Amino acid sequence: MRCRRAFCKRASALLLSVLLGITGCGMELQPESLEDPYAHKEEGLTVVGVSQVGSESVWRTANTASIQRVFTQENGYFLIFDNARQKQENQIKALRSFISQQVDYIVFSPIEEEGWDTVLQEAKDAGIPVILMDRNVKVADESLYTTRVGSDFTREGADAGQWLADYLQEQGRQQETINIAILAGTEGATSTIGRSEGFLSVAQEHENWNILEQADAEFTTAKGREEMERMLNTYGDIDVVVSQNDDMAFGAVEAISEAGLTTGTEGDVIVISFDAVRKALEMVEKGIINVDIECNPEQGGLVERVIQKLERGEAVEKAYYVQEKVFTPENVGDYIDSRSY
Ligand code: GZL
Ligand code: ZN
Repeated sequence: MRCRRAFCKRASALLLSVLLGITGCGMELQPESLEDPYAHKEEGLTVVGVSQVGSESVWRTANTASIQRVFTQENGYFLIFDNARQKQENQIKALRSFISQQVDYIVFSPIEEEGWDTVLQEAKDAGIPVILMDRNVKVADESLYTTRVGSDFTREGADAGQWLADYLQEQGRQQETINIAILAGTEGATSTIGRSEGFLSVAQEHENWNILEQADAEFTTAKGREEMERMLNTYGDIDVVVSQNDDMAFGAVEAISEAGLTTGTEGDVIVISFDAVRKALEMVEKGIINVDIECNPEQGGLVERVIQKLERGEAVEKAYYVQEKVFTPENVGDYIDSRSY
């Protein structure tokens, strides 16, 4: 819990600025704008500042919901939530704001791995533990963050590659040249880097696999459709599309059918996707998407359990991984009804 002295100093400064504000410029201040996280410290709440990447995908929305569901006042928290709308500079601003408010913990999903050393050093100097959620940072000093709660993206990518190798074997297509187009997520994001590395580590074992292109489609449906259209026009024969999230896969399937081709188990183009949101699992069940590698967004609960351990002064691991599956038409039926997002 932060020093009470700081609290008193800050509260009087805030009160003075408010009084000046009201008397000085006659500005009508709404009561809630006096909201000060310190007020909640008195109630013994743990103040958590969360900087979220944005709201680019169904997965991201579910990830945000998992945070908002657990960091509630009933559970003993005061949550300050910021949506960075896909901009790193907005995340850095949010982290600086959390530091100046002297929150108890910072939780954030870094949109890309690079560019965090300075602001994380400021958080460390302020004595505020930083917990990474979902994606990772690449920093010179690993002590700049306490732990990461998220997925093993390289394993997800390798699972996709292994599924394709097994599937092509079953189809008797091990000797055929297999032309593969990749729709990649946000450049520099851990999920993009890991899924690419994992898939390509399997691809290099199959000299008949021909990677046509890895296009940056930013994890969105619109960009996925646009890049898929362009690659269909560029390459005569695309046998496989590896889409690094479902939102881009939705766009790709639209573009492929607009080009007069079909996708999935009986289709012209094999579609491999990631995230496994409900809408995509329904397409797996219908045979429109061949396989969906789950990326579990329900990370809020695990982040909260880590904070509870830190509150008790217990040591924590450097990484915690969420459980994930691979969904195919054979097994998706058992899981689809329990998928809430
Ligand atoms: C994965 C996460 C990715 C999702 C996308 O953990 O970083 O970001 O796969 C989301 O849907 O945009
Ligand atoms: Zn072909």
